[in-house]
Amino acid sequence: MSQVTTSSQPGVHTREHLDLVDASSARNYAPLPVVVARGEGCWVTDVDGKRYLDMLSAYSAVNFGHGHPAIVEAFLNQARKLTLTSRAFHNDQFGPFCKVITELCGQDMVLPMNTGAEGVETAIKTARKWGYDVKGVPHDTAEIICCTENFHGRTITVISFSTDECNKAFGPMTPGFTIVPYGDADALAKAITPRTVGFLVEPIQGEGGINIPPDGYLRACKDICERERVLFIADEIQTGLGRTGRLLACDHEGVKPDVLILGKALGGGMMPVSAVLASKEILGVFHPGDHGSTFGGNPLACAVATAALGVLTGEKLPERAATLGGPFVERLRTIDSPLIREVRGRGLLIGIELKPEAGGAKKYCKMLAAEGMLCKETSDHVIRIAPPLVIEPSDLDWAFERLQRVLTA
Ligand code: IF1
Repeated sequence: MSQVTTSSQPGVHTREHLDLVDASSARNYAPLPVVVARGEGCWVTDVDGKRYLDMLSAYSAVNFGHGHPAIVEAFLNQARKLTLTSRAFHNDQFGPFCKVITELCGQDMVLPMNTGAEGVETAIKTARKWGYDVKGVPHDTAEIICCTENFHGRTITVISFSTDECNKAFGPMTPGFTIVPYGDADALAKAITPRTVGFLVEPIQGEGGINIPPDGYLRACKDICERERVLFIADEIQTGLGRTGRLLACDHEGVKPDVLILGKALGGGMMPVSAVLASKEILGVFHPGDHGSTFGGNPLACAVATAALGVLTGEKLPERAATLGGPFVERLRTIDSPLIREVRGRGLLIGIELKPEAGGAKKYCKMLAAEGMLCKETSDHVIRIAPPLVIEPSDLDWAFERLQRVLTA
C-alpha cells in the first residue's frame, strides 16, 4: 500500500477546490492544502489522485479507519430502514445501543447527544443539577473545576473555562468555573469549596499538546473528589474507545469516572455521536423535558455506534493500540534529531514536541504531507500523531521512515 510522493505543489483539481473554499468559506480554519476525496482504512486519496497515510484519524474520530466494512454496512442498512424519529417516540436501535454502551463502560445509564461539545454541556448540566438536587448546593451557585490548557469544545459555556487566549473574543462568558493547573492534584484539593459539584478533566490533554499528567494524578484526583463529594467528570471524547491502549484512558489508573463523556470514535467516523454515562444517582437527576436533542439517540446514530463498539471489542482495538503504540513511541525516541525536545505517547496518541528553534510544528506537518503522510500540529510545537487503531505495522514502518527523514533533513 506504500507509495512515495514528494510533490508539494497542489494539483489542478486541488487548486480548483481551494479556490472554491477561498471564495466563500469562513476563515475559521487554515487546513493543509490537501483536498481528500476518498478513504479506505488508513489511506486517503485526494482529488488529484495522490495518496496519503492518515496519521490523524480526524482527531480520533476515525479510530476504526475509513469506511470500515462492518460500520458501513450498519450505516447503509439502517439508512434504508429508518434514520430519525426524534425522542418523541422510541426507535428500535436506541435500547440495544444503551445496553451495549452501558455494559461496556460499566455505568448504569447513558444520555445520547451528537457532538462532543454537546456531551460536555450535558455533563455540566448533569453536575449542576446533581449539585442542587442531591448534594444540596444552594441554587445558582454551583462551581465546576477545570484545568489549564483544557480543550472541551467550542460552545460559549465550554469556552468560558478555556485558558486559550483566542476565546477572549467571545464574551460575555458563562460563570461558575474555576481553573487549576493540569497535573496538580493538590491544587484541585485546595480549589474545592462547599459549592463545588464537579471536576472536569481530560485524562490526557489533546489540544494542550498531548500532555500526559504525572502517574497517579487521575487516581489522586478521583480520591479527592470522592472525599469531597465532587463528581469526577472525565472527558474521554478523544482519549476514550481504545486510543490510549485501554478502553478508557482512566483505566490506566483504575479510575472509574462518576461522569464519562464519549464522542468522536463513537460515531464510527461517519456521524457525530456523543454520550454521557453515569450512575442512576447521577443521571437520574434528569426528568422528562429537562434536556435533550432532536438528533440525539437517533436510530442511524445508534446503529452506527453499536456497530462501532462491536468492532472495537471484536477486533480488540485497545490492545492493538497498546501493542503497536508502545514500540512505535520507543522507535520515535531513537530518531537522532536536534529538532526534537521530547516524544511522548500512550497507546496510539502520540506527540513529538519540537524545540522552539525548530520554528513550529506546522512546517513539518506540511513536509510530511508532501511525503504522503497526514498529521497535525498542536500547541504550536507538537506534531500530533494518532493513526486509526486498525493501522498495519508495515504502515507504521512507512510512517516512521517519513518522520525520520523529515526530522533529520
Ligand atoms: C476542531 C483540538 C483535538 C476534544 C475533547 C471535546 C471536544 C474535543 C477532549 C469537542 C474536540 C477537536 C475539535 C476539532 C479539533 C479537535 C482537537 F485540536 F481542537 F483539540 F481533537 F485535539 N473534548 N476536539 O478533543 O468535540 O464538539 O468538536 O465534537 O477543529 O475544533 P466536538
